[in-house]
Amino acid sequence: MPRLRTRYSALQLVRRGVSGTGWPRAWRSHELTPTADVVIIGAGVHGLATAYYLAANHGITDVVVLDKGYMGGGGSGRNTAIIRSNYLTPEGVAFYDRSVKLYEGLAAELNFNVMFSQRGHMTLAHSDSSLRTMRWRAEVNKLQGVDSEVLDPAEVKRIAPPLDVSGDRRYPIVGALYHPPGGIIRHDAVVWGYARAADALGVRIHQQTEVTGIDVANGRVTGVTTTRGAISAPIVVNCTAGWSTLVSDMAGVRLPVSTYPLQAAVTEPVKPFLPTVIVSGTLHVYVSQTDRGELVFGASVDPFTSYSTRGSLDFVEGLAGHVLQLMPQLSQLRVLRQWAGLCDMTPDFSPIMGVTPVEGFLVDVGWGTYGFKAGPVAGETMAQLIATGKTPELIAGFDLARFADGRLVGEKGAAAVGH
Ligand code: PYC
Repeated sequence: MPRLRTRYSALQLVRRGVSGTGWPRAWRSHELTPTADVVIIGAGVHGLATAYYLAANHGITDVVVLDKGYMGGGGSGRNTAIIRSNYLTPEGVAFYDRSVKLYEGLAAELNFNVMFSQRGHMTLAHSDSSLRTMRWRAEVNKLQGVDSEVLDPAEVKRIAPPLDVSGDRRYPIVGALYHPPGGIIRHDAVVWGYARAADALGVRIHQQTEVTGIDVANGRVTGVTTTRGAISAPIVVNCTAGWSTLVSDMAGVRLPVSTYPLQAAVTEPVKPFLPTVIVSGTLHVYVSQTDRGELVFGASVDPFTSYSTRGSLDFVEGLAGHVLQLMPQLSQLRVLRQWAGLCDMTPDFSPIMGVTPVEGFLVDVGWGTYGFKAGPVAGETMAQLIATGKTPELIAGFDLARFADGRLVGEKGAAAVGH
């Protein structure tokens, strides 16, 4: 696999850092070409990773990535950057475990610091029934070689000292599912790293280029129409989130997906005090502390379908109430910013990946609240499918046909919070 060899001397870095000039462009701008071997719709982590692995693993470089907005401006830039593989189904665990492995080697592979911090991921149990689900998840995880274990309250306290495990609370902590390889990452860096590496291998990335039509003839995709012209191509891949149904509709492919906003918020920075990612499904909240010291919070999806990416007062009020149940010591902390991303929910909370009834039109969609953490493995497997024409075993269970055949992969129980 080719590695990006760009290296700078310390002197070059200091000179460029101080002057702010002389930095080479990380990716180029292009005129739209009338043909391509592969057109990928969506320049988020999924689309860019697919393009990168097509070029790096399979030598397919006549690849175009299109985005109606800017690179990483959708779900890839709006998530809470949590990486983990402690899922509930064997299909989910194997798939996300491969993603964690790819994330572990990503900085070296892309020669770009993605700041992956494997600080552990802890899902709290506040009742016997949630503890039972965690035991189930831990066993499924261990059977696949994924490091997960159930902790008692004393062990929770040892790993996450800010939590009150005294039992003297409205939502007592009766245990937790602990997953040491989980953690957080710098999500923008992942997007930029893939973009830079794909560009260096010949991939053409077009931002501000909206797909307005997908051309299909005799049951086969033949190309796309965009706001900047048409591209004919034998393979078109839908790697969008939020608009996945609208894009697939253009090819005449209906998807069982409903779109909900998922809100998040970040506080002012404080000294490091939270060593691990904390999730409470009962309280509908997850929180981690960034390397800059901010606390990043998220919750459940909004209770209605919408394409809104704005934050709401209702959300922050609910969030504050739930966070303070967990850590009352945060009551003076100020929220600096809030936002929302769009989550494409499927009936079984697993993605839809692979071929569709339209030959050459492929999908990598329906990620719900799990999309960012799947970026590398989704890119690797979609690239393999495109290059070989064979669906990799790792994604065979996520095919679109499963909804008609009744082969669902129920992954709701592994959600960070309830939906
Ligand atoms: O599944 O880990 C998760 C997650 C975090 C935020 C949204 N989903």
